Amino acid sequence: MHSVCSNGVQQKGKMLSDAQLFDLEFEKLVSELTEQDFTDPVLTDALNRLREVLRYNAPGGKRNRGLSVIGSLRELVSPSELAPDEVHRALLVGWCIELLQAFFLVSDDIMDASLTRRGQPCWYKKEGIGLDAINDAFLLEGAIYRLLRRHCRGQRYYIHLLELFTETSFQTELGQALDLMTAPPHKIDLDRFTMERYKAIVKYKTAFYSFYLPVADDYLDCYGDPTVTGKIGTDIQDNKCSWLVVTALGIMTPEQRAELEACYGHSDAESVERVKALYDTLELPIRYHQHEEESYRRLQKLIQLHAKNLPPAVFLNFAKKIYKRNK
Ligand code: GPP
Ligand code: MG
Ligand code: MG
Ligand code: MG
Repeated sequence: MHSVCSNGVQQKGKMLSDAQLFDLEFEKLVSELTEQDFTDPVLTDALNRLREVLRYNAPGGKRNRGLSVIGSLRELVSPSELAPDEVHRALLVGWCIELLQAFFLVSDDIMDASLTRRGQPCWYKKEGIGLDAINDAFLLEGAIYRLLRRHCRGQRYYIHLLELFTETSFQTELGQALDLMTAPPHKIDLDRFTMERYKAIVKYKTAFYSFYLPVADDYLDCYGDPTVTGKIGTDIQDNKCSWLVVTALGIMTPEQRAELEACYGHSDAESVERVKALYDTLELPIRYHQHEEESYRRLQKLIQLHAKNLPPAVFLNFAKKIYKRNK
């Protein structure tokens, strides 16, 4: 039997942290989706594929989003009032967010022609996978709604939960559309890269489903260490409207702009290096860190001001995890 403690659950006499419980929950949901849902033997190959897709793409990230569900529940409900099945549902909904993320990332890596993710080859880059990864992404999305249906159908908030997932997906898809349209390959037009367009892209493509300091992602695309972030950046090659290029455009001379015009959106190593050299001349790393500090302070003020009915820790815990992050 489980008994709930202040920051963990006792299982067979052992105290497990939320992170450990979260890992155990993943194993359970994989067996549930691949062994219990459909028992028709003609589906064996497909279910084996689903298991492989889940295991390759869902774990291995920072899990900030997934763990924030149980983290917030513990801020909202005192330990003595928290039932084990509520803890279980929080872990499960946390995994549904991670599955949504996996669905987005498998698809996004195809669209961005990326090579690595979370320290391993992108799923579509694996031998024999290729564009079949599109269907694998659909499987990841479908898994969310099967799990929610099975575990949360009887809850009064079920319909709200479903709407939260479908609305957020749609907002993220609109953001992805803006991101892609603003970065047409081989059509370099720096006039497209405005701060206004940039803000719309990050708000929709990541903020809604992550609560995120979105620019950190752009900074890490260029300056992150791939052995730490687990992915090799492609924003310069992909002609992306990123925080770095938008900020650079706002402060550069006409000569520097001409140089950027000549090398942005090209995939050869020399052009990419020329863009990076320009970024360095413009001291973008320093500007980014100033921007990060300012954003974090602004965020803390907004949380104090608006989180009147909820413990500020629900928001602050997440903000702390991504402030000054390097992955
Ligand atoms: C990531 O942006 C974007 C998403 C995760 C949303 C994808 C949405 C879809 C509807 C597929 P990014 O490309 O800057 O992220 P990364 O740098 O991690 O590739
Ligand atoms: Mg990408
Ligand atoms: Mg992208
Ligand atoms: Mg990025």
